[in-house]
Amino acid sequence: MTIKNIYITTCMALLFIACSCGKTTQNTTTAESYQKVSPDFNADSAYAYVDKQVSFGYRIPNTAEHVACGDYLVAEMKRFGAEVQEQKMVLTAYNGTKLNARNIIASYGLDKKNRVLLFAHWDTRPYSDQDADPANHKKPLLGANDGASGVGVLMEIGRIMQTKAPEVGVDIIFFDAEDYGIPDFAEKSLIEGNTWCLGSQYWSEKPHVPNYKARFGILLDMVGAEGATFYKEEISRAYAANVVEKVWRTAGQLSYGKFFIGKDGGGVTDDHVPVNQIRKIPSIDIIDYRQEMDHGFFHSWHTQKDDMRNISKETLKAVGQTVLEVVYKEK
Ligand code: AHN
Ligand code: ZN
Repeated sequence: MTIKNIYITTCMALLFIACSCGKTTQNTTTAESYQKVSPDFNADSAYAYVDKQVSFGYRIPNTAEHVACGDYLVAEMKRFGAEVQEQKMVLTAYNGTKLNARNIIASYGLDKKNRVLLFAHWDTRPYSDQDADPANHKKPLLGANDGASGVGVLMEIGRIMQTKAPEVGVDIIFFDAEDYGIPDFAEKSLIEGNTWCLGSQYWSEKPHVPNYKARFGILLDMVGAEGATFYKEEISRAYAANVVEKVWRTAGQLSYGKFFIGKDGGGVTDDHVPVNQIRKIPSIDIIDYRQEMDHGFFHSWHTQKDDMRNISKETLKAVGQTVLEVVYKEK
């Protein structure tokens, strides 16, 4: 081999290494090459759990439909291998009504110290006070998106955890009486403070386990509508900025950036507020926020239209797979 040939061969070898290195670096940073660690989230299954809840009718405290759906949720979570506790309580609504309410707590890996809390509300609103037709304002709503969607996604996560346990322990809580908040047509509240989130306020003061703690919490609220957009909600950023970043980064890695918008959103009074402020578990709210609406929520929010026609399997999949991935990445 001549000096010149050695020089050419070396140059070509270096060029080859440079090319392959460049390629490798690029591959590890693109979304397509991200290797998920969680099992597949089945959106058909989640959809069926949403549909089943809606089929009970209005899940309003003090009704037979509410009791029947609550019993179904307890039975299903037991079937999915969870240790289930029911927290029954009587709560006072804004108008003085005594609500027979029940929080449902489904635990996985109870021997594990490191825990993650996942939650959603399972009750539905007795008023459609955002409906375009004022004649509907005092009518109840089905809550396919507002209520059943978050619970349906968490039920599917429970079903999956039975087949393959994540490294951390997980507690799933279905909170009651979130949506009995003061309606637009009421003049004043007979109770002090937040008229929404009554079940989560109660649990935050009296958790099912004394001094219950989790590393962090994730609330799912209105996570089933077509075209959902999840912004980084303000209270979530204030109390759990690192959790917001973890969840939105994971969604991006899974190519769900269309749903998980990388922009800041306003604050929402929701079940994560007492969990942050009273129980002091850093918690975020994944909630569908719509800039084009005056009230800021999806078009059928608190109207007669919140039924199964709103529900998109694509949205359920994006949220379910993202939350599942966050849980399975946790060590
Ligand atoms: C308020 O309307 C104050 N908060 C919205 C919380 C909510 C109601 N989520 C579902 N329904
Ligand atoms: Zn609501």
